[in-house]
Amino acid sequence: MSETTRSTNEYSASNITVLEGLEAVRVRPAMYIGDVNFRGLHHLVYEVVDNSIDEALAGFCTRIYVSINKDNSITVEDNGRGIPVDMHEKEHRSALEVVMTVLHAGGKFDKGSYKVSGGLHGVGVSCVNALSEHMIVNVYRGGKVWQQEYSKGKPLYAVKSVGDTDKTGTRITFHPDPTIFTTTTYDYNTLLDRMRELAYLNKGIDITIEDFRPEEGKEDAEGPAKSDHFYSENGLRDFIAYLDENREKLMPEAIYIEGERNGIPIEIAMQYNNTYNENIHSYVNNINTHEGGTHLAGFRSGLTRTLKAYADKSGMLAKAKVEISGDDFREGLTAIISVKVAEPQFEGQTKTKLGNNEVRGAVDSAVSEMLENYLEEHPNEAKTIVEKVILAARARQAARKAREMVQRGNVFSSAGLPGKLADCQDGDPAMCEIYFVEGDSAGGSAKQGRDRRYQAILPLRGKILNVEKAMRHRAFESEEIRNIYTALGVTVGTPEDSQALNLSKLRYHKVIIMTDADVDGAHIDTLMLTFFFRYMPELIENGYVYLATPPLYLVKKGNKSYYCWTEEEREQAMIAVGDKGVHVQRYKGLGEMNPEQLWETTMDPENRQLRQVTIENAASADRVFSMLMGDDVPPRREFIERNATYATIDA
Ligand code: 0RA
Repeated sequence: MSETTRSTNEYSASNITVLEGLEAVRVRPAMYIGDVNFRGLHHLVYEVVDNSIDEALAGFCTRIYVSINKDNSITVEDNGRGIPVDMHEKEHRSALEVVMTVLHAGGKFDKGSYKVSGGLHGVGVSCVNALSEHMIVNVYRGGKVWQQEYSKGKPLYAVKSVGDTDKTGTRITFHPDPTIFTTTTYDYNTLLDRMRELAYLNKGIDITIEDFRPEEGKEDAEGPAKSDHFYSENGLRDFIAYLDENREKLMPEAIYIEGERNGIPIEIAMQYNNTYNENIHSYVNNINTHEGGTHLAGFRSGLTRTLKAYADKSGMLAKAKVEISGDDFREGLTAIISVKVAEPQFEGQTKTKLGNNEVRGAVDSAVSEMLENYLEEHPNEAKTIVEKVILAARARQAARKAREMVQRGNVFSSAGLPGKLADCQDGDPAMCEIYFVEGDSAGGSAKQGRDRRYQAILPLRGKILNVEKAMRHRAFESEEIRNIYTALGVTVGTPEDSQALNLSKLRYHKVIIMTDADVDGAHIDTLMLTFFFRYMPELIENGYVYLATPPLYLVKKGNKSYYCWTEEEREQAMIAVGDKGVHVQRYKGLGEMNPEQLWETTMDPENRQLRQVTIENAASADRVFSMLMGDDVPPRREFIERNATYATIDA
């Protein structure tokens, strides 16, 4: 203890501002990393890995290693140059210490190359340090191993040499502070998705991820319980192949461009498939720009103009006698756009919309040039694309008619609400909830059991349409789907974007899917989530979509009864009441509960356990839905067997 105090004292003069800076991070962590829940916890890893990616992009690092350790701490190691350890002139301490303990100090010494990587918040490794109860860094540099440890961002001793080495690089291990985070348990698949994405976005980097936490029942096993390795030689082309693995492609190879326009590095890959969905993922400095922005706008305008010109010139359009719109060029298109921008301006609600105007034209002209060349050199594929676009235009006109019927329902307000909807009394959407309930009988119980002031019920008859396999006009023609739109009060289409969702009249801020806890219920959950993901992603992004969780068991003895959601809870309850005369009921369906029970267990905000549906990784979720709901049955079965719950989409 005394030694710790002494070494901190030695540094006290220069530490004053440092402590203030990092203390601010601990006081308001959400301001720096978004939140202190699951997302923020994983964000810590991305911040540290981003530094290594930067080192790789600068040309000095080829390998990155990430592990979840037994105690839920994280290690990130790279084979870069190693963080400099020499004395920092102004700060009078090691540069390493400055990087690790001063906010935003990460790139200060990096002359020449600008920082292009960087997590969404780009706050740097010192921020991770501040939010870790313990961190240790080892730097391999100049023949020596250098080391420093920290507690909540404060150095425990000055940087010291602890040995010799002939390698170079940086190794950081941190243990997130449980007094800051609501959860400190890492999810392997979430990190896995991000590492895979980073490998595709930054070709040529070797990324390994391992999980050393033992699997249940295999506590004695040696080595990591899980281990994956990513290396992409062809970058976004490989990414497209991965995303479209379960879709039927219309061209043998993705269309690809890589290069620089006005000093902006641009990489794009695109591929048409036989589905009706538009799957465009855009990235700026490795950050997924969910809300799009100028790079996406440039892609769309370049694509539309170039394909339209080709279609006109080919004479196919005139023959087809159909009006083509921008959307028609994107039906069945999977595309990834990745740009690197030196000083990105992020806008929008979630700060994931690129604002830099100079990027629009750069991407537009890059896309035009790439496509023009491609269409000239691949006449067969060009013909397939134009035919697909004409089909899309025809279907869109049918869809518009169907969609107008949906929207008319809203114009006539309450008169147009679906007959099956039992609406609530409160008019404030922020207070209101709607339950989509499987089956008319459970719907009846829910109507009786609910709090009608703020809970609305819409019973769903059977299974809704699988939108993954249906054309858009089929979806809008489905009565169940029309009921969902009118009940929610949302409309489709704006002058700029005919598929955008208008949420201004959304009538409920909690949209809850309530199904039986059996195979059919799980299937309905998936159909509903597929629908929301493809047609109303804004609802998920705003955090409005939830899954209800009815209990699995009722354990009853005399006048004592316990609801149980898991096997462990059932076992505990059995122990609590004793074996004799105990009655265990397995709830197979919501219909087996009376209205009071349904309220108590599944609808009462005091007791219910809602699972919020989130999209941690849009590209990964896209692939999961194409697999779960597509034609290809074997991978679906394999996936379901591996993931009993919706781990990837529901965190
Ligand atoms: C600044 C300068 C130099 C390297 C780094 C930062 C660096 C930081 C991290 C963080 C994780 N891994 C890293 N690798 C490198 C290099 C300065 C020089 O050698 O000239």
